[in-house]
Amino acid sequence: MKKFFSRFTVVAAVIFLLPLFMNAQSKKPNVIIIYVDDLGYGDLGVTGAKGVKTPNLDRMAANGLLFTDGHCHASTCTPSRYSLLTGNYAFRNKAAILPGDAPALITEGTPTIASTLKRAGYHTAVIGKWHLGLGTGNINWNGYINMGPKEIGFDYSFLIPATGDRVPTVYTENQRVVNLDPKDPIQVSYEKKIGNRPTGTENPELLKMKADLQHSNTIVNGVSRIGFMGGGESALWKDEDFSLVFTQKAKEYITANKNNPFFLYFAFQDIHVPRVPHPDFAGKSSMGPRGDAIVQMDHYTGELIKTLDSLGIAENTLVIFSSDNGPVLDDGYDDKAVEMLGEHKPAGPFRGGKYSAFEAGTRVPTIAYWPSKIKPGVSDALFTQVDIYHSVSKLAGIKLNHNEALDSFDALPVLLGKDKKGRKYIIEEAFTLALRVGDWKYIHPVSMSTPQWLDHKKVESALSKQVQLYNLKADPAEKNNIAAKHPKKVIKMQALLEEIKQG
Ligand code: NG6
Ligand code: CA
Repeated sequence: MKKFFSRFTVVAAVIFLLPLFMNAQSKKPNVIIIYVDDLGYGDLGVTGAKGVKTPNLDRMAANGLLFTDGHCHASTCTPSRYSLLTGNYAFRNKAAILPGDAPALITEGTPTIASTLKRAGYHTAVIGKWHLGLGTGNINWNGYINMGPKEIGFDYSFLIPATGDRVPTVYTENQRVVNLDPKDPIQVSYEKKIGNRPTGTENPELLKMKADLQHSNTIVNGVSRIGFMGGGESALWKDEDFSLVFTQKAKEYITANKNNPFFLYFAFQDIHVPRVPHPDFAGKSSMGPRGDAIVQMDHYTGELIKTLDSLGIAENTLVIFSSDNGPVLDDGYDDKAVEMLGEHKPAGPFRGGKYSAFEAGTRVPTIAYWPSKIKPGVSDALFTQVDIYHSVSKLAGIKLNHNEALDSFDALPVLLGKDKKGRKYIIEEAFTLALRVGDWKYIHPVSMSTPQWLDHKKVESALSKQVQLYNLKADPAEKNNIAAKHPKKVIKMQALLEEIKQG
């Protein structure tokens, strides 16, 4: 009898506990991408920031893997996001900064990280800035937006459709404008004034901060925008609340999905213009709104990490933190980013920034964080966000189809800190193409010169009719063009670039 019981107990224990054990073993890790807008290499405490403190990100870096040579694909938003989500180089689809009413750039049937992870059993979401176009053209903001995240693999979406400085200034949730009163429909035009809201050009006295001509159309919440918008009064966002609202949505999403694998693409509006941080963060840096927006972003990144901790899922979640392009100070609004910069170097030791083919255009803060799986440290591996697609697919145990993520390589060992070298080459896209191979950097010549609007921002675009070649080890600030001294190197790099372009 005694023997029977003990055997019975063992069998019962196996029957009841095995599924639990199997579940723990087979549970695929969650993946979160935290994507900041316009954050420069030098904008974090851990990468040398002066005048702003980022304790949460410093902690995340200290407990994770901090990259010194991590890159977004391009030096502007839309192309970087396109490449991140599709695993394809943006130039293949001529992806460029989109207007706020542009049709969806990634259309139904195009594989994305989200659609692939969905196939692997993940629940998928995007929360935050989209800027990849919505709808199929001539968008109607007053009903279901019939092409967007859902059609390319995201189960849930909560978005600002384009950028903070572009109309329509409303949130969408699952492709419907939030809080819209059907009696007050939204109209949008990027050509002519529409609706009866004042514009920055007509009523500059109504503005919280002055703006350049491009940003002087419809005024909403005291900020003039790019583009005109009428109606939708009950749906208007308050810029001050962006990060709070997104983080609340993310917390709800993570909590609801804590028991199943999920993929969350969390895209801050911070620290893009207009920089209007919540009063809780005003004055928290010595750099004015740009620095305060960094403090705000740091705070809410910390909130996301705390959420994972409190739900007990941090050890089963890979978090990748990065930015969509390098830094810019004056991006159309007079928010004193230039005047209050002080000693701070937003691009760190690198040249250029947003819009530039110089290194700071794409070399951005990059952290891979996964307690228990990633050994804390610093990695000098060459890494591009284009590879996140392939890498997380590997992590999810799924094989890519022949049409998925064609430019994306498996960099999982790089993200986990096991491969210290990284990619053989990367492309940096910025109105022209640049190529990195080891310490060498080649910038392809173009006939176009720096557009006037970039000259006004004092951006060094690196656009030149001359071939440019730099050695970043000897010359991290790309001051000495040594193309003439290394003709063979130039020819080799041109040939490789051509080969990559052919695909
Ligand atoms: C530019 C806007 C700039 C910013 C950028 C997109 C000018 C004159 N205007 O057209 O303010 O909105 O588009 O930024 O430069 S991004 O980070 O989304 O690429
Ligand atoms: Ca950006």
